Amino acid sequence: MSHNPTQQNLSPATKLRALLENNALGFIMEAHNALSAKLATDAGFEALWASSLTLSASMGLRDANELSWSQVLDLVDPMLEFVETPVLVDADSGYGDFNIFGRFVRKASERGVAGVCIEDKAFPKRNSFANTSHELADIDDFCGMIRAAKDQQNSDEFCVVARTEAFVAGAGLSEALERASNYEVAGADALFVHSKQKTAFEIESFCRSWNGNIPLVIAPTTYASTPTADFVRLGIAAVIWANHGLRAAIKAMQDSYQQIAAERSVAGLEGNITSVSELLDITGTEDLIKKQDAYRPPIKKSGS
Ligand code: SPV
Ligand code: MG
Repeated sequence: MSHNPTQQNLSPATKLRALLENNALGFIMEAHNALSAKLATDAGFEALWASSLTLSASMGLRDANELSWSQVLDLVDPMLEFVETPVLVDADSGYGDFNIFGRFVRKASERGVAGVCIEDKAFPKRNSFANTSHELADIDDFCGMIRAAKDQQNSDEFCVVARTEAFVAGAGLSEALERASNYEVAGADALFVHSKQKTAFEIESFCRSWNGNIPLVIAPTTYASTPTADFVRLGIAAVIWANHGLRAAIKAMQDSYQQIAAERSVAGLEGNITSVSELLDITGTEDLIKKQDAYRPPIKKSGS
C-alpha cells in the first residue's frame, strides 16, 4: 500500500477502477469526514469508503436513509476537497427508483466521486447488522437502477459496484449467485457480496461457485478474524474496512472524555493525544503562513 507517483495525474475513478481490476488485493478504508479521509490516506490507503453507517452516525443519525442523498454528497464534498484518494460512496439501496439513483450518480460523478455502491434492498434501507428482517429488492428493478447509473455517470471510468444482500437476508447461495449474475449482465463494474456471519463460510461458498468476470468486493466486519491470506486465495479484488476509523475514534474519545471528567484536568492526557502542532500540520497551517507572507503586503509601521 504505497503511494504510486505515476498514479498522481489519474482521475479518482481511474484510480478506483485500477484498484478493483488489478490482480492484487486492494484495501478500501472507511472515512466519514475530511479529517478521517486524510488520516486514512496518510496511512497508505489507496481508496476510501464513504460509509452510510459512519456518515450517519457522525451526524447523530440512524443508518436507515435518515440522511438524504444530497446530504450524503454534501458530507462527501469536504473529503474530495482535502484528499485525492478515490472515494467509493455507499449509496444504500439507491434512494428510490432508477430515476433518483441515476440523478444521484450524475451529481456524484460530476463532483468527483470515483464510484458508488448500491445494495439490493428495499427503501428505506436497514443496516445489515441491525437486528431486524431484510427485504430484498426486485432483481429487475435493481438491474434497471444499475443500467440507469451507467447511463448517467459522467466518465467511462466511473465505477458502479452492485452489492447483494442475499446472504444478509438469509436467502442463501443460489439467490446470491443468481443476483450477482444478473447485476453483472446489467453492467455492474464490481460485485460486493456481503455477509454478517462470524466466519467467512458464506463468502467462501460464493467465491467457489461464482464464475462471473467482474471483481469481487467484501467487508469483513463480522468475520474479522479471517486471515487476509484467505481473501487472496479466494481471488477477492478488494476488502472494505467499513467502519473501523469511526469505531477507533469513538473509543479514543470516550476514554479521553471520561479521564478528563474523572480527573477534572487534562494534564493526564498530554503525551497520549495528538499535539496541537500536529493538528495544525494536518490541515497545512504552515503552508498558509507561507502564502500569507507571499500574498499580503508587509504591515506598514504607523507614521511611515
Ligand atoms: C456501511 O459501512 O455503511 C455498510 C457496510 O454499508 S455495513 O454496515 O456492513 O452494512
Ligand atoms: Mg451502508
